Amino acid sequence: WRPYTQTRLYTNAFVINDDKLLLGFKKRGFGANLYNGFGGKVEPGETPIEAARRELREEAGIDAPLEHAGTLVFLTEGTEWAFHIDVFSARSYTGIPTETDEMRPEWFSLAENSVNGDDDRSGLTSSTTTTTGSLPSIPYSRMWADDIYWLPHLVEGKRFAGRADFAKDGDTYVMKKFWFGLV
Ligand code: 6OG
Repeated sequence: WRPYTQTRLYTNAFVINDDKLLLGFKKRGFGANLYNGFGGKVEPGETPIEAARRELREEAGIDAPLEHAGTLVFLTEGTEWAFHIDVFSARSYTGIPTETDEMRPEWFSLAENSVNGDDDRSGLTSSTTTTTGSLPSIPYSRMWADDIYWLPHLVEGKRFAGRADFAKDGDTYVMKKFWFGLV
């Protein structure tokens, strides 16, 4: 084996409002058809927090006082680089979440009694409902496989670090190993 000696910096930002979490349905590109926080590549000359704020504005149309919540490293078969993702969170925002070419923002309920967001109806119903009680819960089955481990801690305001190893099966990535810890 050879070590991964290159790093690609990415951001991922999650906005919480009361007991709701804003996710984006990724319409194209890497991770298409999955729900995720808003984010992308850190551009040359940018710090990760600057990139996170820019991506949130570009992909969701909002501004938020993002704070660093965690660091994730992804190793994938067949690449020479590791993905280093700085994860951010905020508990308020300004602006109106707006659909873009890349992402469709949708709110999910953090309440205990929320309806299961893992079924296929949620994408259809959530954009037409407005009250928290009827929002679906976080749709983990339609998110990257690692998210279910650390996202609950982000919601609780805890900081974390993690590493996931993915193998490629055709066009899809299968998670083979995952470690995370609170830091
Ligand atoms: P663009 O291609 O949109 O940036 N990302 C991941 N997020 C999670 N939760 N798990 C993963 O496991 C991920 N791999 C990549 C980082 C890609 C966006 O997707 C995130 C960026 O926010 C493999 O520019």
